[in-house]
Amino acid sequence: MTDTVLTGLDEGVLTLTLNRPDKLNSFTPEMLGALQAGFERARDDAEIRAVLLTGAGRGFCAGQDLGGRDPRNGGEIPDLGTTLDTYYNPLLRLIRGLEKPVVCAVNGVAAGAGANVALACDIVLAARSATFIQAFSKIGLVPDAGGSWLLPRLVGEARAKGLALTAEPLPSATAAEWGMIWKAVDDAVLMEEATALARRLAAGPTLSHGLTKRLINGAASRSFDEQLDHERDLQAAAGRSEDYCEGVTAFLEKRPAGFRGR
Ligand code: LHQ
Repeated sequence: MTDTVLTGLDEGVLTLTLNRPDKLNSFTPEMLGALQAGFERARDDAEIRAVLLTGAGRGFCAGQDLGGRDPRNGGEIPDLGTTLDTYYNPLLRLIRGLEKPVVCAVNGVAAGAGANVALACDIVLAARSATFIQAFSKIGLVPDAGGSWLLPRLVGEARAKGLALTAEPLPSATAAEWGMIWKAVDDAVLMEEATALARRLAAGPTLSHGLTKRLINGAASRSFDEQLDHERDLQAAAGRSEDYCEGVTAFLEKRPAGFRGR
């Protein structure tokens, strides 16, 4: 892993910090590879029980690094489909498929693929000064990084089309009002709140958190009947966990539960 993504592991939380602040953390292939490696580590290491994603400096992420794609340089036109297949889609699948909570602290502007990577996380907190921009239409592209799927589900078709077609910046407070993110918080307390939340989740029943994520991620593509069956199956699995046993015992003994994610 390189320093374009900083990593730290503390209290069961793997913190991944996008780190190209002079270019608003816009994604280079190297960075996307490092981010993917970070999420693979989170998937494979049982010590990691939650992930916190954020950005260094004044921005969260301005999407794809457009400097690396200067059309004035001539040469072959890059195939953006290959870029998505190679870098973005595996990353988005990792984030959504990770059976551990992913908290995103959006510390500043989140544009293009940067906005949609944030929205793919499970709980998004954003600084009050942050904005979300579906910047794609400004450069003749369509929403990617899962945005065309996530946005209409989060905010409805009318708002999704408005955001995607106008590329207008959406203030974080409005994003929270619309249900696009969990919360907008004062800039000064963003990292404190996001870290506390990630640590709280990491200390929780992370096996059931993972199953909850699986249930909600797949709900939109199942019927009500199918979802009831799925809830039954995953509740049966949760009910066999050590954490369920500990949770009920702790309740009856009137003490805090000590969950271990098993
Ligand atoms: C940047 C970038 C950037 C490089 C700011 N690249 N340097 C695309 C293609 C391929 C396949 C996969 O999918 C995609 C998906 C996408 O993500 S397409 C969307 C790409 N992103 C954009 O179109 C956003 C471009 N950036 C902006 O519109 C502005 O920078 C925003 C509105 C984000 C922030 O504006 P300001 O706060 O005014 O900052 P700034 O524009 O002055 O940027 C600061 C620096 O960061 C500046 O560099 P410099 O050396 O001049 O100080 C920018 O050039 C650089 N930067 N975004 N995407």
